[in-house]
Amino acid sequence: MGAEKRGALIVLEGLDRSGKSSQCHRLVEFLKGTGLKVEAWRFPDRTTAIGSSISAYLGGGAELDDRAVHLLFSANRWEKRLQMEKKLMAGTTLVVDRYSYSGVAFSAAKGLDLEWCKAPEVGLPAADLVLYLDISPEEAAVRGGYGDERYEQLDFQKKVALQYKGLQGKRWKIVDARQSFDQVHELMRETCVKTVSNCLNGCHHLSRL
Ligand code: Z5A
Ligand code: MG
Repeated sequence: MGAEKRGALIVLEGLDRSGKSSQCHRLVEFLKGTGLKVEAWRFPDRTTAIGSSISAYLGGGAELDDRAVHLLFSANRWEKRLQMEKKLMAGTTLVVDRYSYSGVAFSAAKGLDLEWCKAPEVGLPAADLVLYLDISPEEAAVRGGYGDERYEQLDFQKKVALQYKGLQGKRWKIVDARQSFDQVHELMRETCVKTVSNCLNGCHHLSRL
């Protein structure tokens, strides 16, 4: 008896306005079109009680200690862990708009210790593929300007970009996000198809952060 087929955990990361949400949507539609079981997820998941506290903080309506908010972002992933793992092990691929890598990059950019930032993420499922939508903070800012949420400022986004650089590893693919919507999608497709196929056809084991 062979093991059950596992879905892939594909994560999109990048600065504000790098195009993550647009590309997640596009990628999910494409993968669905090939007959795969696939779902779009995002973090923070603002629909939970923890997520609504995060949302109030991001919107400026609540002040929280930097470490406390870091742990809330992490708890928001932990509260979804079981559901995430069940889906993956049942063969559904998840395309996730931001994940632990955002958690670490944004908090470390505030000056919190890097290892401290990584610690609460340890044990969560690791991404099979991280697509990093690469664009400079200046070029991203031109896309309609930043909104009103906390962190949406040029100087801070520069610090986040530096932190992301330090996190890049062998499961990361750097995608030139300055291209058109269609071109960025094209750049991501092949690696995604390969990753999903590897997971479905062999790599049953789910790695952990
Ligand atoms: N955060 C954290 O601190 N810790 C954590 O653990 C997590 C998150 C998970 C909220 O995230 C904040 O939470 C975020 C990190 C922090 N703060 N910041 N910055 P969010 O996911 O809710 O918000 P966001 O992703 O940062 O912002 P966004 O505006 O949703 O950006 P996006 O998804 O990358 O881009 P988009 O919505 O697809 O596109 C943005 C605009 O660019 C839009 O007008 C598009 O039409 C345009 N666009 C997109 N692609 C292109 C191309 N290729 N060409 C031209 N124009 C384009
Ligand atoms: Mg977005």
